[in-house]
Amino acid sequence: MKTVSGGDQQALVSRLMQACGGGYTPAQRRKYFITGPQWAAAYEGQALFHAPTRKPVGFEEVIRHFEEIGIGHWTTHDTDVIPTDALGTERQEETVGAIRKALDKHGLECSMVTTETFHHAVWAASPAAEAPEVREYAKWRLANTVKIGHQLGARFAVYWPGSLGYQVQGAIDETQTLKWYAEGLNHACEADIALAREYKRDTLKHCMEAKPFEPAAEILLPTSDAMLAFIFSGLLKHPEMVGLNPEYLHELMWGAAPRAALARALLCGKLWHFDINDGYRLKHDVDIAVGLVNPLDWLNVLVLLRTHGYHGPFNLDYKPPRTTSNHGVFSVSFPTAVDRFITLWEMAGEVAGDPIIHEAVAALKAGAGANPGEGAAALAEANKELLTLHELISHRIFQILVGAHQGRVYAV
Ligand code: GCO
Ligand code: MN
Ligand code: MN
Repeated sequence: MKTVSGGDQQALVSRLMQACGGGYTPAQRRKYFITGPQWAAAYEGQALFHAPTRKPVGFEEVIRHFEEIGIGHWTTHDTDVIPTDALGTERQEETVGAIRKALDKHGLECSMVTTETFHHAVWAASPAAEAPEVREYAKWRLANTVKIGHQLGARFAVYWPGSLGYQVQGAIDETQTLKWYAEGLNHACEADIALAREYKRDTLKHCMEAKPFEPAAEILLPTSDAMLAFIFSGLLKHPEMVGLNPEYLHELMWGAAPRAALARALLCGKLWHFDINDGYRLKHDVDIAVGLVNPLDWLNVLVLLRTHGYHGPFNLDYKPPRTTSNHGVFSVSFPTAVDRFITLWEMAGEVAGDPIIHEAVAALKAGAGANPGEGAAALAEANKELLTLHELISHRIFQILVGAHQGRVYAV
């Protein structure tokens, strides 16, 4: 193949994207509650050992591209759009006004707002630091984000306490730090109650997001399960206002079965928001786009959510790889992530309605009709042929994933 010079490269990528086929239209994509984070679209490819590879992108551009793609909802941290030193000033009001305009112009809604409590030097000792003035500032920041949320029409606020922990052991008292963290959340909920009245809106759904490690070396609320315990610990004044925003990869990072972690959140009535992405088990937070690593596991996750009536947002919290260009972020990365999600969601519907799986599950639930009093050995013997259905069901889900049941012809 001959060299592909600058001007021809985008054309090549577009042609091959077209050739891939299988894309949904923007109108079809908008039917799903898919939300696009400002920070994901604007991520420049930087990391601890990595210089940025892409140019900065502002909210106007992101919102415009989301409209073109068919992503109907936008999410943001406070400082993704307002510099830290402009928070609470006239500049904040101007920016919020400009965001509203851009959202209206492009037919998008802001669904979620979140506070940056991990990056700035002020959070070196976390938002629940020993110094009371830092904790007061954190409370103000959380309430300010809730206010921005109401102004932009958001329904969710997310809290990712990635700096709530320590680098060196013994320096902080974990119980005290967690109590202080609860005070911050309590303040956000109380501020929300007052703001909801003022803006004549419902209060937001406050969703906690766990990540087992990074950026603090040890994290005090590392998993969704730890957060459920925290929500029900008695420390929160409004536990009914606080739920979860699990992130798929964050559960894999500690070795969990994401589907089981989500099931536990569902059982508690706390699965309110979901960050969708992919990555590798027991590794760091690579935030790869949904379905590129674990499509079968993802299909199973979505079967669980479809069959248990999850109606919350699917937030594309991933990082386009640093090998993708600024143009590629919106022409390849986001549209393909959305389309893989929709494909998997529709396949999950196929799994949920599949007659073979239905019959197999019904047979398993019917059991063999043996008498429980016959003893363990007899019960095991009575059910043993039925239990082969577990593997059959798993194979059937694989068939649906790869489309092998749809008349595919093989060479051998
Ligand atoms: C991560 C985190 C963040 C949070 C975001 C919202 O992967 O590092 O998930 O992206 O989702 O900060 O609070
Ligand atoms: Mn996340
Ligand atoms: Mn992540």
